[in-house]
Order: sequence, then C-alpha cells, then structure tokens
Amino acid sequence: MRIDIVSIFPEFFGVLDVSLLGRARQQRLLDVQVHDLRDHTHDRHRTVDDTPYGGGAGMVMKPEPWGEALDAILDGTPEGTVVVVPSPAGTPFTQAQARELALAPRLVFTCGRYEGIDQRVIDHAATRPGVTVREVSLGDYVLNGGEVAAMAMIEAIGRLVPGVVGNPESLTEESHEGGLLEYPSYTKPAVWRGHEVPLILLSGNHGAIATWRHEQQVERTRRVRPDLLPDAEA
Ligand code: ABV
Repeated sequence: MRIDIVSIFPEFFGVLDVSLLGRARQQRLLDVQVHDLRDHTHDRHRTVDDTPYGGGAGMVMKPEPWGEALDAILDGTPEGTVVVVPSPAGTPFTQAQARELALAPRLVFTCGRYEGIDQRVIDHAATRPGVTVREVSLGDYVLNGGEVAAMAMIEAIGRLVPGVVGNPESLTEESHEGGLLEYPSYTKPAVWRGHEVPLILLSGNHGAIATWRHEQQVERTRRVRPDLLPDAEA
C-alpha cells in the first residue's frame, strides 16, 4: 500500500521509521512518503495560512499550496485512492473504517491545523476521477493539527495490511473486531504479589476457557463500554 502524507511538520512522522510499521516499510509492504506543504509555497515567508472570510478567530490554510501539493500527488493516482482529511468535524474513525481503508491501493493524509483547510481544497479533491475523500475524526477532543490523528490512523490501517503483523490470528481476536472489548490476559507466574491467575486458565479445558473469556468480554464491555453491546446482551 502507498501512503502519502502532507504536513507543515514532516519531521513528526519520523516515528514511522520504528517498530512494526518501520519494519513493514523496510520490507516494502508499506510505501510511506511524507511531503512538506511549504515546498508548494512561492513567497519569501512560505505562507500557508490566512485570515478567515467572514471573520472569527484563528487562521485558515490557504488553498493554493494544498492544490499544488495534491496535484503533484494525485495526478495519475490509481482508481480507489482515498484522501483522508483528519478533522474534529469528521465522522468517527472506527476499526471497521480501518478495515475498509486497508483495502485501498493508496491513501493520502492531509494534515491541517485545527481551524482547518479552505473547504474548496477538499471539495476539489473529491471531483478527481477515481478519488474519494473522507473527513475523519479520531475522537471527540481537539488536537492542534491533523498529524497525531493521521499517525494513529496509519498505525490502525497499516497493521491490517497483509504481512505487516506476523501472526494474522492476532488481528481478529482483539478488542473491537468482535464488537466486544478484549478479555483480561495473564502470563507466568501463577501467583504474583498475592494475586492469582484465574484457575480456569490453568485447567487445560479449552472449551471452558473460551466460554469464560467470552463472559469476561461481555462483563467488561457492559461495565466500561455499554454503548458497544448489542441490545440482547445489554
Ligand atoms: C485534525 N482534532 S482530528 C486537525 N480530533 C486538527 C485538530 C484535530 C484533528 C481531532
């Protein structure tokens, strides 16, 4: 999968060189290219923002540098390319959306500042053949810019690309994939600081263990995330 990122802070994305995604990039499973929006300015101060039409606080990102950056990235892009616009005004990012985006041949993340990018940039990108645009929010809180949101989404999507996570079974048993939170996990020793591992896990009875784990998932989900439960189990 090809991922392009446009940002005024390209150095933020240095973390993509490490850990699981760093290895995936070395193995060419992910081709991540970071672009500096300011490379598409032409004034001495490399200006990327301006005051909002209609008044109000803060600055809005000017359309021209974005238009030029996206022209360079999107000309000749494959059918199915998705432009992901991190925004507190977007639809909530979910595991289901991560799964869908992991199927795209190419993703382009546009990292704007909080007050946003001139809306015409997004509207124009959506007119390009083969391109769809998704405004996506990481959650109901405000970040200073789209960079951290893009990073979180890239990690959630990237680990679903075949080969990135070594053991594909570990992708399906996890929290959120089954609509329930994960069951609690334990390893040795069987007693630690007076706290015992639940005895059922030492029983060798795999059917009983599976039943217990599912009960734990339902109980934990009811306690901390009742909104995730289907009505039958609430
Ligand atoms: C994108 N806050 S997504 C840009 N929760 C600026 C702020 C912001 C996002 C989110």
